[in-house]
Amino acid sequence: MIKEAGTSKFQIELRRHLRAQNISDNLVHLMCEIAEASKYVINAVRTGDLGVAGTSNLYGEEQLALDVLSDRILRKRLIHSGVVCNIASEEMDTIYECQADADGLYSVAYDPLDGSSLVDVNLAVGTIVSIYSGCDLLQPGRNQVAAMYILYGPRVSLVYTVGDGVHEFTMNNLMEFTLTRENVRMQPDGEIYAPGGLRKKYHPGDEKFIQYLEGKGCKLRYSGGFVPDINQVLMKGKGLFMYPALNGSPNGKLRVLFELNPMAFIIEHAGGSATDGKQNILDIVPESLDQRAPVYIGCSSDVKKAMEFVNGGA
Ligand code: AFP
Repeated sequence: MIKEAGTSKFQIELRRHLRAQNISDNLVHLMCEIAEASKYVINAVRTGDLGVAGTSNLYGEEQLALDVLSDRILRKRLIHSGVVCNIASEEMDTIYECQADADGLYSVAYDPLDGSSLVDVNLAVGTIVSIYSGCDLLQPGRNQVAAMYILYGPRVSLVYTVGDGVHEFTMNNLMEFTLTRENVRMQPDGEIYAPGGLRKKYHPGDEKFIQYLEGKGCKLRYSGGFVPDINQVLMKGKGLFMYPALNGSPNGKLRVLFELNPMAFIIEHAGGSATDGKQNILDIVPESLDQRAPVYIGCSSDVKKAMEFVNGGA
């Protein structure tokens, strides 16, 4: 935690906060480069073309012009950072190799504009980033050295962890990210829930789990954007997001590398947890870039309860 006489925590800028962590200069540089890239992404979100790009991503989903542009912004910045060996993006089919493995280099998996289909109705969207040391991107999320997301809402905020607390920064009038919450912590028990997927396709255990949450008085809070929905669960400190296995989609919808690992790393370091119903999300050993998994993520006792319902024990 930063302690400096005469300095309000609200004046602490991202780079200074990162430098006070026990991480390499290269990682500080990399995370600041991603924060810089997000300033161009928010500009694209605010003023860019809302149409389709005429291409599809590795999931066969139609790409929007904004997906493609945001991806180019991030990738260019990562390449120019000089500290990245491999890059994987939800919008690219294969790994982009920048340079050979060498000491002090990192690999990055990211979703440049999660929830892009919500921009045309002016709802919040975000960028999600996962960082590993070395070249291997197909490793369990527990091995991440850093995870971060940038939320483009009424305000632009950036949340990161390097494994020692979860910290929130907000973009000010000068487009600098300054500290707004340090060491964000979650309660064990939730009061809101955000359930993704068509309810008529839910398995019986998930249906019963929803009834349990409603029975204990949880309020429904779902926007359809993973970043704002997770941000709400994290910042309120009392909630759960789920996107379960569905009839016809046994692995749900969300992607292990680009969405689940970074968010699970952040939520776990804030005192919450994340499971696919059987194992901790961070223990999944991914076999491919496009791997998906069901997810229950948020307050730890709600996540534990979800596992009981999913496995027929409740
Ligand atoms: P898009 O990027 O296609 O808009 O999908 C967003 C997302 O991956 C994630 O942000 C949401 O949590 C989830 O999909 C919402 O899915 P449903 O529309 O099925 O609820």
